[in-house]
Amino acid sequence: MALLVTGLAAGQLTLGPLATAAPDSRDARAAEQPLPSVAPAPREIAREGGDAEVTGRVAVVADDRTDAAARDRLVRELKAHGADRVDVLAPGSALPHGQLVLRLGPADRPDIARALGDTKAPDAAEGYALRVAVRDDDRQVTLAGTDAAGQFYAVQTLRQLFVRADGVWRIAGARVEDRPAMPLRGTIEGFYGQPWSPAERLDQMDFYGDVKANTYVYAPKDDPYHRDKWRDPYPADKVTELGTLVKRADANHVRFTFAVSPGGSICYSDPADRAALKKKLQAVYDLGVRAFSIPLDDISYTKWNCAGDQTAYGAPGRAAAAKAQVDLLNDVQKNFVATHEGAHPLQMVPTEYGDLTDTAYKQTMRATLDPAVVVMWTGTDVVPPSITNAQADAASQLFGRKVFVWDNYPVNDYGQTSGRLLLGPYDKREAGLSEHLSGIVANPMNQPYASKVAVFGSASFAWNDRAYDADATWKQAMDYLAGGDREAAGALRVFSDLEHLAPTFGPKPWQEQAPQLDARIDQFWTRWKAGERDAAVAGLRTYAQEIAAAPARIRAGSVQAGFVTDAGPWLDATALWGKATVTMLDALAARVDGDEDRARTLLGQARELQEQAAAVKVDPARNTWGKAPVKVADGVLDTFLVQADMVIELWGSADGSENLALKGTATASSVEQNLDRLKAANVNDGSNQTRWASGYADDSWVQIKLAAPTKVAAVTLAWESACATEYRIETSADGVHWTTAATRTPAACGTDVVRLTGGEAASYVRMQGVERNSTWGYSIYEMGVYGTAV
Ligand code: LOG
Repeated sequence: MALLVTGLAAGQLTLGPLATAAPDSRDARAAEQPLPSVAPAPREIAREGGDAEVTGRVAVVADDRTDAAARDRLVRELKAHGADRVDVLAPGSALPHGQLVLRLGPADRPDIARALGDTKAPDAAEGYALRVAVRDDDRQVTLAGTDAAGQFYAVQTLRQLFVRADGVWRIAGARVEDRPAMPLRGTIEGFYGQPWSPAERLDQMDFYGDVKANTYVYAPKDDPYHRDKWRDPYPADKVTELGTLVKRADANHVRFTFAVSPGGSICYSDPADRAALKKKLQAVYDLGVRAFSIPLDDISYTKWNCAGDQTAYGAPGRAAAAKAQVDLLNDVQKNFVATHEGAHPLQMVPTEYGDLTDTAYKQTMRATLDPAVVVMWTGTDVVPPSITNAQADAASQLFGRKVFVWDNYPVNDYGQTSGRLLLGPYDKREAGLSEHLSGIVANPMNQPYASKVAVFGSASFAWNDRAYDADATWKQAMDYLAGGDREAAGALRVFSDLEHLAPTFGPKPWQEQAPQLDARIDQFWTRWKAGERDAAVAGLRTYAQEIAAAPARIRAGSVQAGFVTDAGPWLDATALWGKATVTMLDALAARVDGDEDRARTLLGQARELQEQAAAVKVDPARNTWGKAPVKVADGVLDTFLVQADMVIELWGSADGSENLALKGTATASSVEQNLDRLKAANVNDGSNQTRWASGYADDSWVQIKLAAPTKVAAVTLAWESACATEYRIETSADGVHWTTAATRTPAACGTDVVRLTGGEAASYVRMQGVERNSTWGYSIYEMGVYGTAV
């Protein structure tokens, strides 16, 4: 982050009597303290002198050029931070002596310009400057906006500068010059599944204001009036609802952007359809909406919806589709947007929104689409593993304008997200993207409050991509959600680590699962194998207790209630997984102590708790995947628990916890389409990033030939979303004659642990499929085999 005026001598500022604090005052001591962290990171922020005490009575100097939302928020924040009474005075009024005085308004208001000194509000939309100046009991704070939004953002920064010491609130002595890097920042409610409720949306508007996001695109796929019934007007109650929402957006300087998706049924060349579309836009214009979008994603562009389009644009195809779409969009831009006062440039989502291949569609778009129209793009592969400057630049070249990113994170409406909340940081977007993009909106989860973790990050990135720190911002998001309660914020961090995995449309996630926990488990095994067993158990046990306790802390009251509701089933499961882990570690400790009975009892309890944890399911109405088991640190915690279980189960054998499959050889009845990336050897390569997939037959199998004959104690199978509804675990000494060791009929795809009892030594272990859950084959990330070599 660029630091302003670091080491600037007081004498260099020509600020009259306010320039310095008396050297021995407590404010001067505060001048040595670091500033509180502010999110999004301001472009330039530095300490300047001491902190300004919030006096019992406070004066706010404002006039009719002061943004009303900014003023109201300022008053509210002052009252929440020590002021009993706030007087709003006109500029030029006599100012009370000894009181804290805050000036709020446009940067060119004379009293504000004077008080700012050489601190300048950037000459850019939404820019602002903030200055705290203290000398003895003269305390002045100046909040100056380049425009109304800038004033509001100055207050949003000020709100984060309150510090409390010795029972007194103060405003940290800061000097800030700030403006956004990207013009468009926020979210697009663009997911499939249950749209957000009116109350949830109102809450989101306030949240966007808090994180300096200025855009909310209303595009819920399953609002019938948005897509399927796009021609129909909204019923009266919906109109009222939208009107309330638009007002709340305005009050937060959020541009409510109304989207209508006609692509599924529109006849592009039909004047009646064009009129219906404009009528739909007019109805929301009348409510105060000034931003519009026509998304044309997820439609077929290789068929027309009417014969007239064939006549008008020729045989269907990429170029013809683009021609028809451009015709419509240019018409709306020219004959609706441009003729409606205050309307922002039209936005659109192309049908080719997720790649970088030049096609006749994109050629037509860049050559003929009105340059005023804003084009969205999702990054490569729809759910991109990362977005680089080179990619964004290429997309902007392809569409002939800076693209507007529709970021499919943290959306959880597709199969790979089944059972998941996506609570990892907003990450892997390259610094510098602001030079290539017109903005970023995140497509959130069906769970609005839980989405705030990621959206806090994406809004921060869009505000200041060059200063963005994914991990630090992730922690700031937890502090925000916990309302400043440090213990609750800590619990949120522990919990969110267990929901860190972010899938892509393919099998390989772009964010790994539970990195914090994974590192601690690694440390456990390093110590355990070095013979430091007590230290290994004690170290991990502390963290397991934090996991077990996190849900209750999150539910204790400080964390936003909506988050607690959204996360309900995951919190339930986490408490159980945490308890299972603590109990498993106690079982290990007992076994280390030689107390075999106690170890057995605890092991049984740990298994029971795991079963309960794995049985927790999500509410089907909220998402697109129906009733699904919730995932908690999957692939990390479940693996650890199996290995710990096997250490106890196979106590005394040299390496009870070793997964013997890793040293074996995998073969299979078939491989899906003979693809090398789905080969059998992927099932025992130790990686949950690769998988084996079979051909499309129920009796497909995969087997491991072990390095030595083994008395098998357990087999683990980490299934992908194509799994078996029935399968057998079979063992064999010779690979010819097989014995059924267990039969399983799982209710859902996940990680199965199949414990085997008795039996003879086997050299081969096989998953023999009986019935598939889908028309795909069987798909397994990893097959593990645990036992004792004989
Ligand atoms: C949809 C979007 C959906 C997302 C994730 C775009 C432009 N459209 O593949 O509505 O939420 O994927 O499933 C999409 O991303 N299409």
